[in-house]
Amino acid sequence: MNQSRRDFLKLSAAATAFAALGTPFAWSASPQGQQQVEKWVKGVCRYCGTGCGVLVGVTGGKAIMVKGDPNNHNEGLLCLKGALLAPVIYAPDRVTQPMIRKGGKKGQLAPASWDEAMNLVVSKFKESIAKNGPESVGYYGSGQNLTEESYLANKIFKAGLKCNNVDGNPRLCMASAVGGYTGSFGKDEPMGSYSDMDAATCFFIVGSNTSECHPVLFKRIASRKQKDKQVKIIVADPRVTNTARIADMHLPLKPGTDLALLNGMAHVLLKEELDDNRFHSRYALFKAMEDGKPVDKSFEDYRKFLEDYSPEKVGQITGLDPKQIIEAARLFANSPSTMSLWCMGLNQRKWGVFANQLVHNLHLITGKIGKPGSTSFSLTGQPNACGGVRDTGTLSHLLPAGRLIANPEHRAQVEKFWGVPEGTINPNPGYHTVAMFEAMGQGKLKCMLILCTNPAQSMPNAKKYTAALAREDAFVVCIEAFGDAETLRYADVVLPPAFWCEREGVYGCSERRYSLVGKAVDPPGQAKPSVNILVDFATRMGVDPKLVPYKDSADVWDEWRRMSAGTPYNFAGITRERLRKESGILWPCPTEDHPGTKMRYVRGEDPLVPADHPDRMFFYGTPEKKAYVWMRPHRPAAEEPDADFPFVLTTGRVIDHWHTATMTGKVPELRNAFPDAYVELNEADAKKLGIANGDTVRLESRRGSMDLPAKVGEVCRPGLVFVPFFDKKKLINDLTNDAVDDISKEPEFKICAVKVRKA
Ligand code: MGD
Ligand code: MGD
Ligand code: SF4
Repeated sequence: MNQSRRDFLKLSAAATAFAALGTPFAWSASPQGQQQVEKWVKGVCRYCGTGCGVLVGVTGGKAIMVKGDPNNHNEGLLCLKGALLAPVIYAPDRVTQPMIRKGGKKGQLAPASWDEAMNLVVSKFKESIAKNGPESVGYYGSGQNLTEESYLANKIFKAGLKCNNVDGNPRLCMASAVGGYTGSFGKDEPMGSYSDMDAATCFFIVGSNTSECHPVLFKRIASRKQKDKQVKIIVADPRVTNTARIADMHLPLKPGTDLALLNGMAHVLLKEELDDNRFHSRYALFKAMEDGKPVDKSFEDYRKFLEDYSPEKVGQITGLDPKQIIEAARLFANSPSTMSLWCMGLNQRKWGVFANQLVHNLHLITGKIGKPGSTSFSLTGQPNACGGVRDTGTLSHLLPAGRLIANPEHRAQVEKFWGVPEGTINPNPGYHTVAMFEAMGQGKLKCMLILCTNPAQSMPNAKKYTAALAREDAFVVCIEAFGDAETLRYADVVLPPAFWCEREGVYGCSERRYSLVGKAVDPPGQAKPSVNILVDFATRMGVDPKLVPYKDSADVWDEWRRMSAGTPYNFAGITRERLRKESGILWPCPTEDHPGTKMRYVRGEDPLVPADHPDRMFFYGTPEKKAYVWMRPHRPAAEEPDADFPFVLTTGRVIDHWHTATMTGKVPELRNAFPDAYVELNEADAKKLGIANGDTVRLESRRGSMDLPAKVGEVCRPGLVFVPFFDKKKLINDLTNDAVDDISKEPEFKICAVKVRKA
């Protein structure tokens, strides 16, 4: 690193100040530093789903600094994590050669050659498939993989090995958003884009701590508010986060009561005739589930359903003042344009899909959709959960481009494109994430290939699943870049991947924008791109070479691009050459001269809507070509507080750490900002329990207990405690609940019941 220590100190002081204001720190590399750079390589930040464009400064074959790409959507801005990515590449604990564990699970990892390691992996996978069938192996991937890596792993397992046990951490993250979009619009992914943030006059932010988790987008929202005084921000979050601090209205609802709040707002909209009758009668259908089946309903049925959600009743359920619920609904409807934004506060819930659909409902009944600034926009967590996993269908029930395993036509289409015999793809969906680890714990799943994720720290109710990984008959392969990842404790084989800008490939962020991560530097030691590792794995497994005819990720991209043609995900026009030249393109983008699409489903904007379509909007994703307004009743969390466990524990993130901190924990400026985990609790609760700031507090759930230092303040509402999950010394997931959403199978990380006392 050629960055001077003084630069870093200045950087870190400024960053701390900005973080306290809830504003991202926009860093410019110092002019002297920039002069040393021999070449700048265009890429994308490898952290959050904002997907900021970066330029990596390279000198003497080393990445020495990172600055924002002025031509990408972030217009040169980065938060501190992105700005400090270069030193992570050179962390001393990079995995640079294959390793094999000797002497069983309690033994040590020892260096091995690629041949030794791959031969062992393949012999174990082959043996398991021969003895127990393809269902006995699985792939567990990540929304941080390149698109090419996810697409390829999906193809190798589903078509090459006839195994649908293909899932990944987006199941812990975005699955409920996928369920929401596909349930309400027929197809996944938001219809709007970041540019809606520049036009919205009302932001409804629910269950998203945007300021810490999507800092550069938060900056865009905050700037919009600064520039235009009529802009209003509503934040619904049980904590007074930095995001809530800029809100005109904060709704500190009881955790897990969003379904009531959202139905309550819809109740007010109809009661006060703030709905847009012309819009919903033309573009929406009303639906409910009866006896496990979707049935058609009328607008009147919907009105009757909402009678149960008067502001007074919703006030009792949510703990909010009924006046606030009325006022929030009015702001939402009366604002010229309204953009909803949400993230894990809605998704990581037992009723996460319902919550997503109830947000869509508000837009559909008010017609606040498909116009600049009016859209329901789910913020994606990881840099490539959308492009890499959702779009390529790298989940156990999906196939590429929104197709379903369970649909025979979809399987046939994919088999034809991949050139495999009809009937190759197993008609039964594989294990979703929690089920996959459960199956390993039961000895049914014998071999797991883990790529770019750290489940030993990130799974809910983690002890149960680390016990599965620790079984002597569980063969665990990790393709992992850093030596301190908790999951390596359970790995039988570790393979060294090229990290971030050490290989080339595509990331697709929250707004359907595909951007290229350019290769800036060589990987260290024996590390190699995961695409090459996967091709090697498939070849040694005896998969038909015609299935994996790739020399590099560009070949994989080209195949996937061609496969998307003619589907609702059509990005056939996003060639590698275009990606090299341009700083990101939004799909649909069917031809090479198409500029990309900012507003889906809108005539004149979305190339998939016929130019002569009689209506301005066309929801082509559903069989009836209309969007669905779902009647979803309020339901409690899977584990509500009670006399024994009277507090709610919620878990999440802090601005300066990325998930399990294997990367951000290596950067002193980030680590020093948040060295250790803590428990945040309300000052009134602390007073009652005799707890002062800094005291050690014991948290106990039905699954485990843990001691943490107290951070007493006004952030949590009474009855709620919050713990971040970055600290591997304090594995808070030993306490969290692994109950999953009925539809999306996403776990309820956000709510479990705990006891709290001074230790
Ligand atoms: P979280 O901290 O998980 O972050 O981004 P966010 O979802 O914004 O939780 C969001 C908020 O949900 C919290 O403020 C919490 O108080 C609130 N919440 C809890 N329960 C409820 C509830 O019942 N109702 C409502 N309305 N709100 C509730 C997550 C996103 O961040 C993701 S998914 C990923 S993968 C990325 N990870 C990440 C990171 O690790 N670090 C940083 N700094 N940024 C990140 N960006 C991405
Ligand atoms: P990461 O730290 O992102 O967390 O959980 P994980 O995916 O498990 O793990 C990425 C791993 O990949 C790290 O070990 C890192 O060192 C490694 N790595 C980094 N770059 C590369 C690379 O280029 N190649 C390879 N092969 N490896 C690399 C995230 C998950 O956590 C998510 S997405 C969500 S939304 C959940 N959120 C959540 C929560 O809100 N609360 C609690 N309590 N738990 C949660 N768990 C989930
Ligand atoms: Fe990276 Fe997200 Fe920060 Fe942008 S906002 S620099 S994508 S971590």
